Amino acid sequence: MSLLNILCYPDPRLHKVAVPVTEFDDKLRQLVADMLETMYKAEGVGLAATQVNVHQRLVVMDTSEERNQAIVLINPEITWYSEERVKGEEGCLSVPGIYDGVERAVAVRVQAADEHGQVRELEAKGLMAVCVQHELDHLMGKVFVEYLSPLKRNRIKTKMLKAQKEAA
Ligand code: K2U
Ligand code: ZN
Repeated sequence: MSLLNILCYPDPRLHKVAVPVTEFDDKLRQLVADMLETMYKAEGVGLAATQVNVHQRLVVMDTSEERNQAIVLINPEITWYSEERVKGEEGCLSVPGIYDGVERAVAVRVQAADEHGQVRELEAKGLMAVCVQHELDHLMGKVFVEYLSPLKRNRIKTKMLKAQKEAA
């Protein structure tokens, strides 16, 4: 298995729109394994393929306390959003060190295939619901800082670029 490089905001590749997965083969299953390894190593609870510069509709998640309940969502589509919404603090592996409030549906239903092509629907609440919405935004090329004010977003962009320049 391999650790993958996670793109950092404001990399323009984070704004590419992912295309549907069509081949449920060993190459896809290796990518799933590498994304899970990368997510666990980065201590994230989710990771979208967009973030590792693979622009296919694929997300991995694990919101369990024990970090042993991986979920793979391929070609995910949210089929229902609860009317109830809540504003919660979000972070992102592509925007390290930045946390801010984003309003999301409290619960969602999502239909997706697993790495073998088996389609199912799951209902997510709480952190899992937030994570699903956050990750599916990534597949549409949207980063959570886009929900913030232009002033906050520009300050974050400046901070990220400064940190990347210093790390170079
Ligand atoms: O997409 C990512 O960068 C992974 C996020 C997913 C996430 C964002 C907001 C809320 C829930 C999940 C990372 O897991 S951000 C780090 C983190 C870890 C635990 C809880 C919240 C955020
Ligand atoms: Zn993210």
